[in-house]
Amino acid sequence: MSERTFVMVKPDGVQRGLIGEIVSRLEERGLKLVAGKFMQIDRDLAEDHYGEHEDKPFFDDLVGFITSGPVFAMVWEGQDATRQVRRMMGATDPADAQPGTIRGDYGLDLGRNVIHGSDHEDEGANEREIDLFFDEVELVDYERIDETWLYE
Ligand code: IDP
Ligand code: MG
Repeated sequence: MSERTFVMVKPDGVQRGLIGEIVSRLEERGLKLVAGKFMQIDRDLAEDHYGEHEDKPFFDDLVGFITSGPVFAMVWEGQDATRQVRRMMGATDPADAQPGTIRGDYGLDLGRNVIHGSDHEDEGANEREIDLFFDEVELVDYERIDETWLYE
């Protein structure tokens, strides 16, 4: 089923010039870009976004890192998009992520893992995160010309 998911190139990915590479991978897979915003996250938004981790020992470092520089926030749409993006991202720790995944190809350290994507195992996380970062009017409705060749 077609769905939307929230994806973000984290500050390390932006600084390392990986926005284009990450966007390319998602585009070439056939996912459709629905929204994109280059922005700096403030502390309130970071604490909301990572609220599930507020009791973890790494929470302060995580909030400090995600607010430390610009990020590229996006919404992507496609069949099973949330889970498929997570598969393309690879394991949370780049040291365990398979080569061929984004984290496995571009990262080495757990605290610098390049990309965020909504967790498909956390019911409704995609919709919550999209709402947190984007207004409804920023989500663009259109068809890609290759849609009939991407889906049976
Ligand atoms: P995810 O990004 O793959 O969904 P989560 O467990 O939701 O992984 O953790 C959110 C982010 O927090 C990770 O992407 C990573 O940057 C950071 N993180 C997770 N676990 C640790 C840890 O044990 N130490 C330091 N940072 C961590
Ligand atoms: Mg997560």
